[in-house]
Amino acid sequence: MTTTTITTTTTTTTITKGKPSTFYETFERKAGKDKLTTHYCPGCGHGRVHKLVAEALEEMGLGDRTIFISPVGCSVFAYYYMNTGNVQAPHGRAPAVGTGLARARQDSIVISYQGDGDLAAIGTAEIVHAANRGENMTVFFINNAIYGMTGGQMAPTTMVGQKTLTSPYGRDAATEGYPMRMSELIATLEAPVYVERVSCTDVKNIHKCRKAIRKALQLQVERKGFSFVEILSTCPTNWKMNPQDSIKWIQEVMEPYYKPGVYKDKTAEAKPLPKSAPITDPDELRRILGLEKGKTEAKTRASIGERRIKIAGFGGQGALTAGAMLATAGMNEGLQVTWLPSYGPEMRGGTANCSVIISDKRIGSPLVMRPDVLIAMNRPSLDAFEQEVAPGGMIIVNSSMIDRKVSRSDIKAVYVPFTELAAGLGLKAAANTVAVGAFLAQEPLFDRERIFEVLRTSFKKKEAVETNIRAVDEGFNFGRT
Ligand SMILES: Cc1ncc(C[n+]2csc(CCOP(=O)(O)OP(=O)(O)O)c2C)c(N)n1
Ligand code: SF4
Repeated sequence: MTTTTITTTTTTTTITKGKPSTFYETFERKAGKDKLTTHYCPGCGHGRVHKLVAEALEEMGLGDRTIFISPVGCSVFAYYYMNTGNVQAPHGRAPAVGTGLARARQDSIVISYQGDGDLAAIGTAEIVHAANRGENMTVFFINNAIYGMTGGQMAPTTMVGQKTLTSPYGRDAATEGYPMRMSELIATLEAPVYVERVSCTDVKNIHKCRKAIRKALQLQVERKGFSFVEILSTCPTNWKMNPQDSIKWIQEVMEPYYKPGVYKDKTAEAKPLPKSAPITDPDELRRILGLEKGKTEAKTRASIGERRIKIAGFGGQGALTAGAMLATAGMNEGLQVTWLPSYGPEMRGGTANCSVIISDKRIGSPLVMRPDVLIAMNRPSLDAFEQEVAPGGMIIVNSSMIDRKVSRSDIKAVYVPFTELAAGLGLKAAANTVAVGAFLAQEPLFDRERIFEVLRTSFKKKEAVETNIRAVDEGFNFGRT
């Protein structure tokens, strides 16, 4: 953040402006010109809360120590914005991930940032038990009374009478129960040290929200345990309102039911949690994790090094399944493998890709930033990932669906008509299996029989197994030529 002092002949004014350094310099999620735009809708409360959290972290000097856990929901992409450590947790599981982080990295500041679908529906058990254990973490609970990302379904926090996609006549307490007051519920537990509900609406309330965020973080710095800040937040898109009306709706409809206020504050009497000594002896760690020395090393074989593969296509093309096939076959071969799927949360135009690593050594991270091999199943995937391929690497192109050549000259390009070859077998859906065959022709990491084994366990119908085996062979034979 930068401050500018403006002095005139009569006054001196200091203006704080710009982004805090706990935000990234540019936001790469949206490829807008200025790279300062987030993916949030105009008037969305998430943006306001992100700013308050980022400012607090900067001003408290906590940026370098913070691990921000993004949930599933509209804020799934918080890691594009927060210049902190970042972990993205499965839906509802942020408090469980936070528990591990808070215990293993006791000097870190762990933030579990969660929407109401995430926290009060699928993750109800996780949040209640993490709170009950008094984990040393801070939870920011964004209550916008609806499922935002998935298009506005009813959440546990939806108001009685509120119309949503799944309560088109308005929530009826007789059949759907009452809106859940999570702050009140969490405050009944013994362990939490601080629980407050604030409302991120007008200047006064935003100020209260800022204070609550800071207080919760400060308590974590002092290792006083679990704190929970619920923030009433706008979702103009799914409420079908403009941003101004959505603020009014919080004030007039949400606040009378979800009363802002402090529900628990044990700041004065809470004692700092003791720190446990970290385990530094690797043998002790192995014993605790149940790993015998060397047990997970790959069996002796010709070294294949570490092969990093990305398979990308549109949703439904089977890119993720192709990756899972390779990873499972590699695992059955006794190799180290990882498989990391990735698909966009956008409601339209879904793409899917997965990262697969197959190695004869332990794999440090499942992320593939510079693939050795890219399997591009459609044109947008080639456009998106061509430049990421490591120099000397390879792209296997689905020439049935991609109408251009690979433009780089420092990598090998192999063109195989996955979709046509699969269609020739009467099963267009097996294009991904053709891709696996083509890959093995170029990268003989293991025998095709390993893939056949996977196919035999994946499909119940003999016919499907046989067609897919033929698809592997088709891809393999074409890929060799
Ligand atoms: C296990 C699982 N179940 C369901 C989903 C689908 N899903 C994705 S986001 C979401 C709701 C998110 O709503 P909320 O937590 O309120 O966050 P918001 O989008 O409003 O910020 C759901 C149901 C999922 N991704 N994973
Ligand atoms: S759908 Fe709602 S919660 Fe999601 S970004 Fe848009 S306004 Fe925000």
